[in-house]
Amino acid sequence: MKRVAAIHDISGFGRCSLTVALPILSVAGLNCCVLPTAFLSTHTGIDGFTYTDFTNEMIPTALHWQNIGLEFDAIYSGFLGSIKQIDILKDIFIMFGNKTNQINGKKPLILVDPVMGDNGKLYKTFTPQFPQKMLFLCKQADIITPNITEATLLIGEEYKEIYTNTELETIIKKLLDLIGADKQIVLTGVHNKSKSEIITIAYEKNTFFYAKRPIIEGQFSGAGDIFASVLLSMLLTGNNLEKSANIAMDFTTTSISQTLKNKQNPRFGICFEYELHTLMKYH
Ligand code: PXL
Repeated sequence: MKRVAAIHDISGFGRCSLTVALPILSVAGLNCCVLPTAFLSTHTGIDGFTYTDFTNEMIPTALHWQNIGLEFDAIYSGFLGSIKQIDILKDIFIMFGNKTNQINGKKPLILVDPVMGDNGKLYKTFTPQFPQKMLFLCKQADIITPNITEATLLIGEEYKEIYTNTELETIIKKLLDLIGADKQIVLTGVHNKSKSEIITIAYEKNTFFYAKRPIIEGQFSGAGDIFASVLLSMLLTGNNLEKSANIAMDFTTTSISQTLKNKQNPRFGICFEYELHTLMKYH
């Protein structure tokens, strides 16, 4: 069975980070080991959240995993609890990322989801210096999955609400210049000109793939985490980048529709539980 180290926060309520990564990877038949970066009572979009930083737990956890000989097929990072964790993650990538797996002889896939913000704004827990440091982490990755806000923060440009395809491809090329031309990039959460469609654009080896779906109005917390978790699960179960991005898009948009059907407050997260069973067929 393939094994993933998932390094994100745990938000007790609100369906994001590890509380979506763990069920999604598990149902796709992957062994998901969790390394929490912080514990929050809810995600940061709900006022009054508590926050406990786990920075000091990370290296001891990774060392124990190393001592017992754990090997990973992927290392998957998301929301970080402090800027210091970026250097810690680099060390963890070196500890596990450079080692070829004894089962299939491959190095683990490193997926960095540079979780930092949405709708043109940094999340409340990050300082303005954070995006530059996150760029450094992206350089260590094989694949990154920024939303459009995070992509503009990484390249230091103003965020806009809508983009043409040419502008999106220029953003990806700027990212490649900064983090390395050999990377795969999946850029999410882009609106087309008439705001009728939500677009994901995936890049690998000089090729761009577009996945477009009808837009569903509203701000849905955790959508990026659900998307990236499905994307990674599909890549690890043998699908190519284009197919994985399409499956992740379908899973996320169907789950959002089910959230609306349930008339649930979108800040409470996306009702992805009903869709989980669809991932079982990829084992
Ligand atoms: O979904 C991204 C995310 C992850 N973790 C925490 C968050 C958010 C987005 O708001 O607050 C704690």
